[in-house]
Amino acid sequence: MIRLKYTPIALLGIGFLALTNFTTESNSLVPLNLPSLKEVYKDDFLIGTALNAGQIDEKSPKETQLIAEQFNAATPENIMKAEVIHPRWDQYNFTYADKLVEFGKKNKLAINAHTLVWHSQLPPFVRKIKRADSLQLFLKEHIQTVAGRYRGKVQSWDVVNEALNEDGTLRKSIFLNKLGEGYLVEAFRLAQAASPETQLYYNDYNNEQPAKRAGCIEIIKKIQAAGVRIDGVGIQGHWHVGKIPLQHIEESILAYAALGVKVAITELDIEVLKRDFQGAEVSQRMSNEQGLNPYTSGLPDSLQQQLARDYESLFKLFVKHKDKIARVTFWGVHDGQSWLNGWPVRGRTNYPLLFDRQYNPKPAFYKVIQAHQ
Ligand code: 9MR
Repeated sequence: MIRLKYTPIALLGIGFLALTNFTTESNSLVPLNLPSLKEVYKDDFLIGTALNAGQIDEKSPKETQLIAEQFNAATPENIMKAEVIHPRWDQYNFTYADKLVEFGKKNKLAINAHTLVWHSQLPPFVRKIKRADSLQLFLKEHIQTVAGRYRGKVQSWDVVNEALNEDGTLRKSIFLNKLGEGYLVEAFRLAQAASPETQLYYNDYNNEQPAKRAGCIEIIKKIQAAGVRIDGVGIQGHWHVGKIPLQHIEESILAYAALGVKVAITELDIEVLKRDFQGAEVSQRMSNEQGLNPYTSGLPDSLQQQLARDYESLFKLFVKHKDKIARVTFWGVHDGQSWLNGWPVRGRTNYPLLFDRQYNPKPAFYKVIQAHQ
């Protein structure tokens, strides 16, 4: 005989709960009915995005859904930089980095951690360090602690970020000035020891340009010659509409791959506003003259189409070299989030990404989808 486990009243209650649950869940789970970047490129390379603190906090359900549907990799835009994660000698703040790891697990995103050694966004106590042995100690403890904590939890680390000048010489950063060029090999050695399974990258902007590329090749060779592991090079990919250096990018992919390392495009965006220089040197600024913010109420169609064509050419090139490319990461989910709204001129309305401020796909999104043939 079948015994009823629940009374009709209880069943009614369960039914009601299921219904409310379904309704709330379904609001956030209705698929956006878009082709998915990560699906389309799944056999080629990972498709990543930079995430800011609000996104890690899941402030907007629609944005979280877009992230989960479109991307399979994520880089923290700021929250793993030394300034945030290591504010004082003996104090670390792992709150957001831990949250990011959880967010990644939940949404099946490989985490590409950024960044262990960078002259910018350093906490004030590091800038005050006078003695070489103190800076050496900071470097060691920072890498051991931070990379060690996320061992097995992140797929890759940008171990060193932006150590080069445009002419390929080493940037006179606090690290070079106090420790000499040996700090580069040392950083990779420490990262390898602290997080042996993690892929280790050198990351820079404009390192597709011949002179800087040559400097980058020197760095890779030095690390390799010291018997230390370097798995890849990040070409950040902060480019300008109508001026994508496709030939230099292709030459660089080939040159880096020839050294036995993978290439990742780590911070892709395409600037559509006027700027007097290329790259992403955060200390460079332009004054806020009239006429520098012309598209506050929308991007003209001609530029929208040019942006789409530029993205299409880039992705065709990436597909051509998919065996050498590990990942392509956009520097943000949508235009409203982009750092380019605030740099090199504050308060501009920029349009560098594939999704607009309402999270809707732009023509460039569809071109990227189509570029995969
Ligand atoms: O996108 C980041 C922005 O929010 C920060 O204000 C800025 C501060 O330096 O850093 C931006 O990210 C940079 C990245 O970490 C390294 N390459 C250049 C990126 C754009 O400046």
